[in-house]
Amino acid sequence: MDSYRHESDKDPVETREWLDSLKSVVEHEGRERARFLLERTIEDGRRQGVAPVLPLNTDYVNTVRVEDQPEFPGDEALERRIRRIIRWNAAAMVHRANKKYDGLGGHISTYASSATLYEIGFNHFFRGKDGDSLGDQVYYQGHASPGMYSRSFLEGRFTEDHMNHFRRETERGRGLSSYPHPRLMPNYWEFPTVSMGLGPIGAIYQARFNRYMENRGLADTSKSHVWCFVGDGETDEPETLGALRIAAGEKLDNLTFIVNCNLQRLDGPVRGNGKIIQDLEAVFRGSGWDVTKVIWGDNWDELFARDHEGVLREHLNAVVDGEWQRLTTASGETVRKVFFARDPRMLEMVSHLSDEQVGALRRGGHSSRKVYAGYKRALESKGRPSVILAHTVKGWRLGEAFEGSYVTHSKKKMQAAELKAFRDVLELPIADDKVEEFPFYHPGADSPEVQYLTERRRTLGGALPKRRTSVDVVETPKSELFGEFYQGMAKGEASTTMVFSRMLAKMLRDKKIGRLCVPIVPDEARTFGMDALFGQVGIYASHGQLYEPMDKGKLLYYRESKDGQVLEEGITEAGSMASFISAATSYSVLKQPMIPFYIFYSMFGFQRTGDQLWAAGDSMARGFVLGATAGRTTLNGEGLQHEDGHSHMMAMNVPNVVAYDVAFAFELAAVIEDGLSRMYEKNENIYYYITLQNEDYPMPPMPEGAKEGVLKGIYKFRNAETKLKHHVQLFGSGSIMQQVLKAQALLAEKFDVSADIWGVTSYQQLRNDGMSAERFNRLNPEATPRVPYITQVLTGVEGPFIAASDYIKATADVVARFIPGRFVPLGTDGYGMSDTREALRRHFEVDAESIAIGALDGLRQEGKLSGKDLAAAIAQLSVDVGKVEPMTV
Ligand SMILES: Cc1ncc(C[n+]2csc(CCOP(=O)(O)OP(=O)(O)O)c2C)c(N)n1
Ligand SMILES: [Mg+2]
Repeated sequence: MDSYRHESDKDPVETREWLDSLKSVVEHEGRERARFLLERTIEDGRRQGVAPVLPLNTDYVNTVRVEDQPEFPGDEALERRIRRIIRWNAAAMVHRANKKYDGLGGHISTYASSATLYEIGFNHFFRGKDGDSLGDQVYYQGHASPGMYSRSFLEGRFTEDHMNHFRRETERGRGLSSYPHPRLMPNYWEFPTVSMGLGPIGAIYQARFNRYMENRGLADTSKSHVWCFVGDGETDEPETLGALRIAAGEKLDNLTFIVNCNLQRLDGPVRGNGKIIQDLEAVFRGSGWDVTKVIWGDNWDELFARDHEGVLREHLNAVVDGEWQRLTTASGETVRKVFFARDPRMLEMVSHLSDEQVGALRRGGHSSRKVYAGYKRALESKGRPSVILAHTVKGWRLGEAFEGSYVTHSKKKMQAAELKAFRDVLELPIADDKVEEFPFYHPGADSPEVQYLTERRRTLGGALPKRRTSVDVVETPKSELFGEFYQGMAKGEASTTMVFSRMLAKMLRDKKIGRLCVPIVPDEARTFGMDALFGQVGIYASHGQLYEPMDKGKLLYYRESKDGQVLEEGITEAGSMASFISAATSYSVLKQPMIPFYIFYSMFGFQRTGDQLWAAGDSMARGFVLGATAGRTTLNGEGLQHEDGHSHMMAMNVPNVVAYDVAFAFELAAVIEDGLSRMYEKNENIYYYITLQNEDYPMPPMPEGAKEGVLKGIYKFRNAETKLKHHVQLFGSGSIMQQVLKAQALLAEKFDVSADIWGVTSYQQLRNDGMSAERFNRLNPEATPRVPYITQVLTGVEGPFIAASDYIKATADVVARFIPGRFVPLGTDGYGMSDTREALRRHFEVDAESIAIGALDGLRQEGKLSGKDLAAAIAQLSVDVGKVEPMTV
């Protein structure tokens, strides 16, 4: 009766006594009592210094024991039929798309492996948005999307025409997107998931944000659960597992991951030489999650019942995934020979089964009852997040060429014989002469299948996936809040970061929007001088503050509280971005618009988390991301890794980002006031990227009538005092505007050159406008041509035009062709380095002297000055012409 013996067992009889007494407690007093006794024993053992190091792994078997398995509450046969129809249509849509247009792509095998996992969720657990709650948030595995479309097709939400337009979306409203993209299907998808890892980290922070909203009294999320489907290969992404601890620390029992462990990724096995499910069990348990393994199907139950000596478990524990994949496709005869024959006792266990029956031993993820049991257990987990690790076969039921094959991920079409076999396995009434067309199958709106699934969804709160598009409007503050910033500062100096900090403090106190603001910082509030926020509105802490902060006596101490407003994320830009997305999509997901202000080191935004910023665009996020300590020479001491001179170029790649590089308080005020109105009153699906700098200088009042230009990207800041012998136009952005102003003085004093000064707040906006005008003119050659804004503003203005910013030259270059005259862009190409601002600006050639040289060179190119004049000027300005070229460093 023993489990396999341990070689180190010196006294098997004594061991037997201990084990028997445990068994007896289980039998007579129940498992709870037995667990208590074991825990007490371990506790005592720890005190005596003999506590064992506990393994994080359990055996390679189902967590829910057969005895504890709940009744299956649904109509199993009907659900099987529904699943089969969905599986057929999901494969059909990919096959048909690729048959017609080779190369459209799509995936058949992923959904084939996870159909049961989804269907149990849809029929029994996921709450929709039309019931008595805000509903659940479900993150679908991106390349399983055909399965979701097929379910919606059965529900009558999509027509056959939609199904025939999978991956053909350019005709708006007719096609179905390759993956979950809210931007492309705004009534349907909520969360873009297909960039592996972004779904899981997003789901964790969404679950936390649900609690934040609940604790702050802004949304009732008490009945909302977050479900996240994850691929086992996807768990290799650092984002997938990197925030598990956060979920456990926050006790997010409103969160469940469902990992589809088909043991394969794209190229081959996830852990050929190991066991992914065991790896993940240890990681999740070690991170404080509740783990439910769903490994074996119903027909294994009787084998386990015969495994009195634990020999089956022992061998299941030992077989590596690479081997399982081989056995998946092997015949029953081979499985018997290769696996069960490892021990005569195992052979005996299956002696009553035919080869066919041995070959049909299922993986748990394909058993409704086992999957249902897993879900139920996960949902009952209290005080911690839960994960279901479900063992499945990639390409399940699609035939030998698909099932468990290493190439299954990439297969887009099925052969005629495979189709017939697939139809037979699914028992669908599709005629032999039709089957090769792989037609969609719909049993009719009145069929028991459709009636059943519709009724189930009605009970659970309506069809899913679904995204809310009707949005509440928020009245936003105007001059009453921003007025002071338009007036500038009568005396003293400030940085744009300080100005922002003050503006945010005011917005937080504002009656209309104060409560809706969500300041998000990845451990940099002090760097940006924003630590006063901690005291003003508190830091969100789901457990409140369990200690007395050492700065408690101070007015604005480090205050954590359950209804705190600041999301102080610690050092995780990825986590902060996930929070940003949750807050920025709250208007739709939680029916409550929120206004996130995510402020970070500008280098660690688009560069570090660019993929999430892209996904934010897809998610139709609304809010402000603020790249602080920006500018390659303005953040001077931090050197190569920190000094950002290119985030504006990266921001330009996200189509719905509105990006500004601001120099003055009034510019920032105009941009934020307008942004609030555009996003929260006019409901535009845009979000803002604003760079802020940490150099102090005077903040002037806004020039009369400049606001429109500030928002469009260029405005006249100051004219030359008097017109001198030569004349130029200088563009300045961010803190380099100060150098531009100095250059204006230098040019006038030393070289008889007068200059008008323009503030350029956004090369991106100017470029977008220019491109849009060009396109209009190209396609409407007979209409009155549109003139780009920057061209309008500069037409008739005497060049040359010299632009200087703390960003690489390409940033300004993007508007070159819209400028009616000679253009000289100056910028900070090359790696950053640490030195004084003066030295760096000389190095990168964006200091006043270099700008003056740029202006004189412009005049030389116009034939107004000679080369000799320029050489003399360079000497007069003491600029070393032999200095190293910054771009080459
Ligand atoms: C960040 C990222 N890298 C690579 C890919 C390409 N890709 C799509 S699916 C896939 C394999 C997924 O395997 P797994 O997570 O195990 O999912 P399964 O299809 O097996 O359920 C890969 C590499 C991607 N979508 N995102
Ligand atoms: Mg996989």
